[in-house]
Amino acid sequence: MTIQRTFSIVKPDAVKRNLIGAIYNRIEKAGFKIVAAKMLHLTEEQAQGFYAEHQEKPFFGELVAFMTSGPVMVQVLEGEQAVERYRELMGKTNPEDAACGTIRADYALSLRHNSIHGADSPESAAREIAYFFAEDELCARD
Ligand code: RTP
Ligand code: MG
Repeated sequence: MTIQRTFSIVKPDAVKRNLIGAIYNRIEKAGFKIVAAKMLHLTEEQAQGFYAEHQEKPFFGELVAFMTSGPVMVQVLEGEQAVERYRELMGKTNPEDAACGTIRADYALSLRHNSIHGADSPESAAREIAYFFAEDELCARD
């Protein structure tokens, strides 16, 4: 059994539609434990740094504008194979391609306004957790 941590964001489109609770419910029902969480309104600099891997992409400017358009919830999740299992729970980036019952299939509005983020590898998860949380902000859960 490999207990792993992953990093998640409830994006501005979902916070605006009062979907924080619904999405947290999906996360908890799927067996993940939330070990840290906070609400933030990302600055342009924070969003650009967070999505630095996409800075050469044509959609980078629009992505940063979207991610700074309103508050987000950032959280650290713990669970077995958390990185991979949470990506499965989210569904594909484009809600039109996302499997039935996934968070994006049920709540995302479009390829860009797709309600949630999840780290795509254990290395990304470690970088993203450290980007938003100090080690002493993570709580031990049993
Ligand atoms: P994320 O990083 O947010 O969890 O999403 P992802 O891994 O499924 O997708 P990624 O390729 O990393 O894209 C990051 C976010 O950029 C927006 N996007 N817009 N063509 C477009 O306009 C486009 N493609 C991607 C989405 O918000 C996507 O989640
Ligand atoms: Mg990604």
